[in-house]
Amino acid sequence: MGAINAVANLAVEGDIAILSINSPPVNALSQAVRAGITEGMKQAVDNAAVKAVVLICEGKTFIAGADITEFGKPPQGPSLFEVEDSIENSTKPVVAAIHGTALGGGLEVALCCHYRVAVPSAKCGLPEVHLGLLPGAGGTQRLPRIVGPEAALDMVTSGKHVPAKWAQSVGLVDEIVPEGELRASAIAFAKKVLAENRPLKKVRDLNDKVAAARAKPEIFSEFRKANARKFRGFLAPEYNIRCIEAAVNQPFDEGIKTERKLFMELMNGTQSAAQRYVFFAERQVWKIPDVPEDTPTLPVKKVGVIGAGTMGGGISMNFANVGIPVTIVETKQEALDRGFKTIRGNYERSTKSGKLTMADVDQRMSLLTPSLKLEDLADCDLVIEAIFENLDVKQEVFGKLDQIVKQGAILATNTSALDINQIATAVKRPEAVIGLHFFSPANVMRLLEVVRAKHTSKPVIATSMQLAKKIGKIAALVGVCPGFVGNRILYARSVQANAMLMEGAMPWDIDRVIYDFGLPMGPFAMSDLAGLDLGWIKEKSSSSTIREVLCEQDRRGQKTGKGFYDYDENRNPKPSPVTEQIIRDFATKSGNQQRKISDEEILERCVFAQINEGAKILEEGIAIRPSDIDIVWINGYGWPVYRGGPMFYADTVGLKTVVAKLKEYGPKMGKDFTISPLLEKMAAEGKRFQDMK
Ligand code: 3H9
Repeated sequence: MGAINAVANLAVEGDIAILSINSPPVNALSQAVRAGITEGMKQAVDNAAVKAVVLICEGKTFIAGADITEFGKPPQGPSLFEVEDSIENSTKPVVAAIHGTALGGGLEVALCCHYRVAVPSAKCGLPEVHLGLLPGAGGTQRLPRIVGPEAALDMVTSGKHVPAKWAQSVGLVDEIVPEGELRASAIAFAKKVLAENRPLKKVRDLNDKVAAARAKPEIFSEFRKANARKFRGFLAPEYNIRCIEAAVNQPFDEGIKTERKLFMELMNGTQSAAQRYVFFAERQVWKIPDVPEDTPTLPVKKVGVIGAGTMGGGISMNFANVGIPVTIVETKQEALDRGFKTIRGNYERSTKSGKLTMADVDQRMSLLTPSLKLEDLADCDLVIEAIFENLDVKQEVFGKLDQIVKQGAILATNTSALDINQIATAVKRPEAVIGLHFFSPANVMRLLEVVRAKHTSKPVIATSMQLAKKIGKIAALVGVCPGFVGNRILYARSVQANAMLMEGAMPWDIDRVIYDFGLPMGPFAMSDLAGLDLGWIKEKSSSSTIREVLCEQDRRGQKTGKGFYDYDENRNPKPSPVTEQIIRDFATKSGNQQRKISDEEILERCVFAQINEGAKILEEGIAIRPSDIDIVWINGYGWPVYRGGPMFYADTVGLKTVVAKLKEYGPKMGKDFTISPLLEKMAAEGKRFQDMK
């Protein structure tokens, strides 16, 4: 007894063996953990003094799943199936003692234990779907045998973590034990099992719930139908559904074979590779090479927001949501009133879906203070300016803030277009100035571009990143350049999209290709949604772009019922003959020969131009790493996760192909288009973005 290996320990107390795993950070099922469990189980079973086993974990969580870092590498025994067999086939009862999260392979191991106890704060889940996978160690066959196929479908396709209390209500957990007393309670539970001579319960032998579902095949067709939109483009949800279907219709061992086959298909496919890459990218994005984790941060207890418009209001809600008071400053009372009304309206909408109660709404509103005076921001720890995009006005505001706001505070701008270094010249403390570029609607969108200006201090960066996490955003640190990372890449795409209109493609052709690729909408549908008149001034309109002509004809997007598309009363778009004629006239006037453009060309010119811009962004040091660019595009623009972001997608296509195609399109890409030297070099050397250090 004692240490089994570096990560597993077997202790015996009376007639109970305690097999404990200690493999930070999350006790994932690495080779060492798998070996530790199988060997520990063998020793416990071989030891005549032992009558039952408790499987428990040290640290912050029970086993959080297979070790994702081992995926794609040559497998090393023992396999997860051997681990499970050593538990399920044990002649002595095994009790899983769960705290933190029992996820994926971790829950699958727990499902092979004969009993499960958990503390109230524990959660269980099969989140493999988020990695483009399915639970591949029996989870899809055992879970529905306990919770029933309907709940299992929901769990495996959403990846949700269910609370211990619910788990107990369906028999997934046998007993809830007091917080902080897991070890002693699990031992006591094991003793009870022995004293009561309870059987070696095997989940695989349960059949009632799956048998009952055999008479209801519509469970699956209805589930597919109800979720078709949500699952669009993703392989993993459908594969998970097929596994639950197999659990219902096949004997256990056959079901396991189906699960194995489908798991391997997903594991070897591009989608899962992309989704696993994104899993690590989301964790990597917080790491800033020259701003180490121990960089001092500034306490942010009070925030000021300048501007109560759509952006300012949305930004303020983020802070109120986590209990940080916000003073919102406007120049006019009516703008302030309007802004507060909108915020309240947004919160009240959340009461309809049950996310908030009216008491929550009142509590959050009470954290927001309206003001007409910048002086009221004097004691704020962070001030975010969210007024219209005009450099002179912003500089004036920053100049005033410099006089008013206490030293040590962060002065942030939400600009999406202006040069933050220029804004910073208006203050005597440029080290305090940073960009916090929220995406609209700011209370909903997960992305935050944190923009580091020339003089921004490290504590200001560290604080901004920490705060972003606190308000539930995913933040990417980027540098100053027109459009930063996200909009700069968007612009590169829109240049191609607009050029192709002149060459013969219609907005709906381009939008369809982008939508089918997996984005929520194409560039023209997006423009219609945002409003074509953004930045358009009627008096200055010169009919020199398609957009201008559309605005002049009051085709200003969804809000006017027509833009690039015609909209019905439910805002469903229809290709517009008027727009088509405008485009054709424009093309003729500018001497463009219209031709049929293939879907392939549309996709390649749009997406490869984005990749090329991403490479330039890396070259210039505007983004820290390729995966940060991918995080921006996934979370800010709805790039499909299963394609891993534009830079990961470039790797899947092959950089050589990307460069060759860009060269083939040549002058069509536009007179200002140049291929990124970095992209060209990497292609020539056969490199991939994901290997870039
Ligand atoms: C699976 O189980 C397949 C099986 O069905 C079948 C196999 C045959 N492996 O998220 P955090 C790292 S698939 C390796 O910041 P938190 C993570 O990268 C798996 N590493 O902490 C990070 O490293 P670093 C199914 C992992 O407290 C560190 O741990 N399971 C794994 O916010 C801390 O992570 C899942 O999908 C892993 N499985 O959240 C669960 N998990 O510090 C995935 C984490 O170097 N994990 N790391 O950046 C999670 O959801 C969260 O990590 C968890 C903790 C909720 C556990």
